[in-house]
Amino acid sequence: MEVRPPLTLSSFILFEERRRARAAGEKGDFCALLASIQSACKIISRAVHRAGVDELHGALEHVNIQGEVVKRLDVLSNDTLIHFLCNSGQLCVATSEETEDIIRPPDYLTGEFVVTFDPLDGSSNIDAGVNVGTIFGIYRRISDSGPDGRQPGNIQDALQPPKNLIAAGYTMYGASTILVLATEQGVNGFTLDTGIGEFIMTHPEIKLPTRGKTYSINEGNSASWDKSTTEFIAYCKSEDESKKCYSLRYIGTMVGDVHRTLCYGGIFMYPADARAKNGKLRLLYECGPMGYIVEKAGGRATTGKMQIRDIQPVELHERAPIFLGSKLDVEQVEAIYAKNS
Ligand code: AHM
Ligand code: MG
Repeated sequence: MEVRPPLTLSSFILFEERRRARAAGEKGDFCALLASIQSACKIISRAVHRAGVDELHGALEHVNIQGEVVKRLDVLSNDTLIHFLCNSGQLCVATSEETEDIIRPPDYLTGEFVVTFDPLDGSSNIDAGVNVGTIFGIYRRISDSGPDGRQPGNIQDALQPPKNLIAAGYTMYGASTILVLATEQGVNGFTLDTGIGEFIMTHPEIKLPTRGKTYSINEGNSASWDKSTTEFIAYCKSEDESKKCYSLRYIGTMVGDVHRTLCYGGIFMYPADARAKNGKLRLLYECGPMGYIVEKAGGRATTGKMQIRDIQPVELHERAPIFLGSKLDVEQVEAIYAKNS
């Protein structure tokens, strides 16, 4: 019997990305940057899976920049990512959902890439042992790196529209740990083999079905929805000769809800409503990277009125409404918004 060695994320990136980047004469070592993210995610994965026995459950006594209760695992995940990114020698600046200002490595370690991340998405699900995840987006720096390439970056490096992303991904900590990486070349998923400590390619070339059978939204907010969201959800629940009603699926962790949408198709939504005029999810850490991943898999991401990719951020922690998933489902939302505008 022929034994084929598995394709690891590290070797996939080395072969695919380093060769392409060198051919294009690009600065910086994307593979080294990604290695640092992988290492951080492996440590977070172990902490999440051992949270109960290691007494990492529960809240700390402070709230974060968003005014939300901070959990022990939030802090551990944030500190771990910052440590690995800053020591990679590839980071220009980073920005995190859990940190007020931009994060800069020491000058002698300054590099070419900008990383925006949500260290542990789905915090409200942590103590119940439900899926949580890390989300990240990668940009090139736009500030001048200086003659030695070590000039510190600034906030403008972080305030780039999602269309400038060069890669994005998430790691979902569930029954298994799965890292999904999107680059200009496409979207691939890797499962952590804890026996060898490597992410192994398990979901090659992910493509979303053009139309789905599920919708994913917090229906508890329905009294505050705008007319267009209400109309689209009514469509999802309707049934005639041409269509069956969609099934509702909602975990309450964006990583889990988007991962299911990526695998099976459908639509995930966190719209604007009367109480939250920009929805809940953050542009730099959640909407931008997830929109990029879904687009690279053949789907679409919109606020209802404009493409997520085109939003120019003005501040680090701003929010954006989002509808993302199968192309035809998202286009239907856009058509309803256009009709009602
Ligand atoms: P978090 O980053 O603080 O965990 O909040 C984001 C999460 C998303 O993962 C999820 O889609 C959403 O909040 C759920 O919000 P709600 O509980 O309002 O439905
Ligand atoms: Mg989050």
